[in-house]
Amino acid sequence: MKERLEELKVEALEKVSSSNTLKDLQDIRVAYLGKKGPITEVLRGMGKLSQEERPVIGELANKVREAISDALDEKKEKLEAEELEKKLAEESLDVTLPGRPVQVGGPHLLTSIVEEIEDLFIGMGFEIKEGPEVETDYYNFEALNLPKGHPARDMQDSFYITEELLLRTHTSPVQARTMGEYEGSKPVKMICPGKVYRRDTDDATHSHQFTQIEGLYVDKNVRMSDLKGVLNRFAKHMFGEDREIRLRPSFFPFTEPSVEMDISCKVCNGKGCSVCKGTGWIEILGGGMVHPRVLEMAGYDPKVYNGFAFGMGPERIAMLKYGVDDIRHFYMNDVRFLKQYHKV
Ligand code: 2U9
Repeated sequence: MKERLEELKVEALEKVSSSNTLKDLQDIRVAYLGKKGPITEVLRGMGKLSQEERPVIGELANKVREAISDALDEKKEKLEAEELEKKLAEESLDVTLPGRPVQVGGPHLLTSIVEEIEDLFIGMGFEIKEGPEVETDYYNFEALNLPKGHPARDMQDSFYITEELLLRTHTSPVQARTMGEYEGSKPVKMICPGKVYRRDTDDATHSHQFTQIEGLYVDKNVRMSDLKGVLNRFAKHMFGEDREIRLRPSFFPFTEPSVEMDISCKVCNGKGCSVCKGTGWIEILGGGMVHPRVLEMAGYDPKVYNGFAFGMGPERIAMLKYGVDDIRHFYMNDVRFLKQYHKV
């Protein structure tokens, strides 16, 4: 019996050592240590042994069982570790591989220009104000000294929704509303960027919808020279410190006196070329001192308060700054155009 047990031990350990899968190990365990296995069989036959032999064989059988079980456990651990290693190797990621390029968008040129202008005016103490694009006849025209019958109110030029409602033709109503909101009792220093609508036929320089930025500064003792100083800073910031400005007399119903501002042509430096049509100057915006009637209608006493206002078209500013030759580029959304102005 002793020999039989030793034989079984050698045989089982050999099988364990040559096995390569967890399934083989399980089969060996069942075959040698299971209820129907040879060791159990040996133990069952112990009844026939003498009193002296029994504990010796019993102890040996347990040792053989333990040795086989330990060998199985050890091999199992080894195979499991190998399996895990193999799995990890198969699933490993090369984190040093370069990523696939992602198409990154950027702000629209018009957005960049508007934000640049906003930042400049915020730096000079102006607040940003917005208002409705569907506006009342009163705020769009009446409050801006454009009474009924005024040629600028021609039905042909504006998108009317009802007799009293229209798509705003300029952002000036936002300023009229802000003055009303402040009830004639405190200074107004604001700019209002936004979309405006006019019944125009679209071409390279006209669009039925475009952007405006208007500014308004109402306070005590505001002078034309304040307007000139602010606009000079704007022109130099947007077009370069070497630009000169000039103000020419003009007319707007909401300002008196009114001016238009030119900057010296960057292409010829004021000498005259095809870009500035030989004049050396390029018109960029309009402005003036707020008409006393406009102040009065908004609740500001023109004897106490006065102010300046100005208006510009960011599309035109961007076209001049970047040499864009057609206003429709801003709305066609051709990425080949838009991409040129994405900062990297
Ligand atoms: C209030 C009082 C005065 C706004 C002004 C202009 C002159 C002007 C045009 C430039 C090109 C519009 O984009 S454009 O077509 N604007 O020249 N705008 S003064 O004056 C105001 C506005 C509101 C209450």
